[in-house]
Amino acid sequence: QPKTPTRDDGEFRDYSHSEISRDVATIKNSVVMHLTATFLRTPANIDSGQAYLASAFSVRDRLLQRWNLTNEYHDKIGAKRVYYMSLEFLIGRTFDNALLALGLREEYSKVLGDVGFCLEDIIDEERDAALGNGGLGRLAACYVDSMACSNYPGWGYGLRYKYGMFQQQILNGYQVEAPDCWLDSPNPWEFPRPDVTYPVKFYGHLVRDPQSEHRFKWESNVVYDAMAFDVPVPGYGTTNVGNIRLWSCKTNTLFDLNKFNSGDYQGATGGQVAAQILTDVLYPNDNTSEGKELRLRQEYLFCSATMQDILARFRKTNRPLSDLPDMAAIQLNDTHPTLAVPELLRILIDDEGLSWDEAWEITTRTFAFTNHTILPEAMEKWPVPMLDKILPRHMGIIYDINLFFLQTVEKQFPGDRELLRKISIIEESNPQQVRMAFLACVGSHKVNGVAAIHSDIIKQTIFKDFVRIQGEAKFINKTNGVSPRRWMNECNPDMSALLTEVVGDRSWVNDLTKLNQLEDRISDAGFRERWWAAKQKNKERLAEYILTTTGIKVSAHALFDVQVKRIHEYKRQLMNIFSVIYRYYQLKQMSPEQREQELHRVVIFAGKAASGYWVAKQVIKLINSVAEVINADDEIGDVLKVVFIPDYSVTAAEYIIPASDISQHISTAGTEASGTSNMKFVLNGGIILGTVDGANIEIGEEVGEEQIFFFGCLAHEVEDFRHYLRFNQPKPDAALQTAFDMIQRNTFGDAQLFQPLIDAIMRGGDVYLLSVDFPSYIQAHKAVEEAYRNHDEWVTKSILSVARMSKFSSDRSIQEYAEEVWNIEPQPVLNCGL
Ligand code: 4GP
Repeated sequence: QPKTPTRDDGEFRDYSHSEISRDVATIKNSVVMHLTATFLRTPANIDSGQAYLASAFSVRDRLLQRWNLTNEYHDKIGAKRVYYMSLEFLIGRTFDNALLALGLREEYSKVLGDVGFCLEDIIDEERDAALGNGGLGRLAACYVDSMACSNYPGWGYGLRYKYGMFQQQILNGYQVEAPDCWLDSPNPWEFPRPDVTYPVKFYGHLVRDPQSEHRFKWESNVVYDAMAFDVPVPGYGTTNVGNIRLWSCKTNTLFDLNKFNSGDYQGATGGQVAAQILTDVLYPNDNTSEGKELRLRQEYLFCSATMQDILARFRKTNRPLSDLPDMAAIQLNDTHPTLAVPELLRILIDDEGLSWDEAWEITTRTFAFTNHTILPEAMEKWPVPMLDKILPRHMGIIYDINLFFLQTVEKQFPGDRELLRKISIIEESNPQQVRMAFLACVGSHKVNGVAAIHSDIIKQTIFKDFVRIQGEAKFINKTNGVSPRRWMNECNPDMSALLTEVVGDRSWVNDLTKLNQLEDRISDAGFRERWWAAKQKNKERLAEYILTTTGIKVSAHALFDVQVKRIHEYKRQLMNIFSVIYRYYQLKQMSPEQREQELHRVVIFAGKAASGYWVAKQVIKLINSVAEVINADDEIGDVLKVVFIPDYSVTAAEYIIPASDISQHISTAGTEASGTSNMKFVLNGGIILGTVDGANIEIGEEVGEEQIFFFGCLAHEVEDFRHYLRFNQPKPDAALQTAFDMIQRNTFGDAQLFQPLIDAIMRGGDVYLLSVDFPSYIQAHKAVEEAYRNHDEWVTKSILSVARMSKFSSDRSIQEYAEEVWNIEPQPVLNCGL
């Protein structure tokens, strides 16, 4: 085995030059260099878009330098790496994040000021990298951030979609989707790597190896090239820079010159078009699996290129393949990357000549799997005939995995045919289907849920039999977390300045436990006042944002009540808008004098509906119709305003979250695996109104039950209620009935439009239990209002919450994964102090 060098044996170069220059003149030179040499401009002749690009490119130079050093260092010491495989990375913007990580924000502000620009405006020039739908994709982005900041050698792997999450426009109250052409202008935050390209095969046929019954040669002439683009992930407080490697389908090799020469121009580029489409679009579904063939091909392109790349890196160590699990841990972010399991087996058996047993041992020691949802519509299943056609070798391997697995189960539980049917990776439907969650589970050494309640639920439901067969220890919990860099330090500068003052330095940004010192300031009147002033300033900033994006004027002195997330029936935006309608009704019953005494409230919604999800889209229409009527009602004025902010995104969230007083996380108990925006809101001094679901529960445990407004039925009660409602008509309380009546009286336009939403409750079994939870929901709203009126009590809640939220830093999650799942250690290149 080659010797692993250490820092002291002289084989290392001096890494101290990863300290970058802070000299303003040097920075200015680098910006001007990019302006002139990269963009052919002179400083006297630029607009803010060009100023952004030149500045971003100069920041990228500095990141690149550190990126190289980090990877060189990790290679040299032979560090074990973790690979986080995810079909989604919802990154958002990078410029500000990078400036803060490098500690160069002030310097760039000065340089830009000198040429007549304001840094904040320049930051606004950047487009979001929206390569994800919602929670699952944003979690992946927070996790690679934490890996970099905590010095873990880790990379993300994903796809470089040409069109990210669609842009949402609201026309006549309806969602309209427009393509997100985010790569139209140069993207400073990626490095094309034509040197890192792998062939990926589809279709074809198999030839059995005469030497071995398990080995095949897979022959096909449908071969696409996947090319890497590297996206640096700046580490904060360290020189380590992480990486997300995204694959894009390369098309130039597919140009058919013969067809072109014979005049068949369309035919000449046909192959290119077919290939390009593979990585063109992100499927816009959240918590839903769309069983389209193109999606399956996307998944395989991703898995094949990633496994080839990981193995190429491993081969450079010259270690035997049996050492792979000592050098690489691979986390499957939901089932979308599960084809990596049969792909690794295929390479090990067919290309490397290993036996099945050897290959299986390596594979299961390398992979671990995270489940993010138990919604039935999200469970990935692929029809066997489709898989067999596109990936004949993988289908064969999946059959073998299933056969060997069922054989061991048969030995353990002889004669239990029902058990075999239930746990088989192949579902005996017509056509047969491959259950990807089972495949991921069998192919991994650890399976985790994303919050305590959810990890328990999966052990009692989808993986119940697997727990019995494979043992409890394999099924663990890793409660989600969010990055304090983006979700506090970057998005909430005023509150962050206060935190830095309390802690004495910025070390809290990488260690949220330090915030417990806030508790000492709880009775410091001056501090409380400044705490509140910071929140107020964020509310004013959001009011401004609302005015520019919707034209609606709201008062920053009202209570800001926020529900922002994907629009989904289980998340119950519908229950929220019904409560708004009821509130409107109540206000209309009051005299003007009474009304003025009421707490003023702005109810803020934002979120996208999957383009094919009709019910969710009608909910958006209802929210907008209600908003239109209430906002135009002069009798109501500022007492109640309703806003739907269009085109929710990471950047929009950075405006919205720091400004909330109360935020709603009101899924039917047992349906929201974790939620992560709940964490972000509380980390910014907001209070939660929520159900006893997902991470709300653990947030309540940490911050104390006085700091959170819980309501609604409990997860273990849901099944009984659903059962009852399948056979009995729901009984809406007077408040909910009032909301129905107002809609049906055409108060918000044509009632016919919204009748299906009411019917889903009254005739469709009320699957999400709105009629059950509505009374306690209205009560909880009252409790919120009362608490908010007691200003002192509210400020105390806000400060205490932030003080006690350290558990929800993604640094804590990543440390747990590193220690309990991946077995990797931090490998700092150079800590640079905070
Ligand atoms: C989401 C879950 O719905 C959410 O509760 C969780 O916080 C998040 O994953 C991260 O773990 N699931 C999805 C999905 O986004 O597409 O299944």
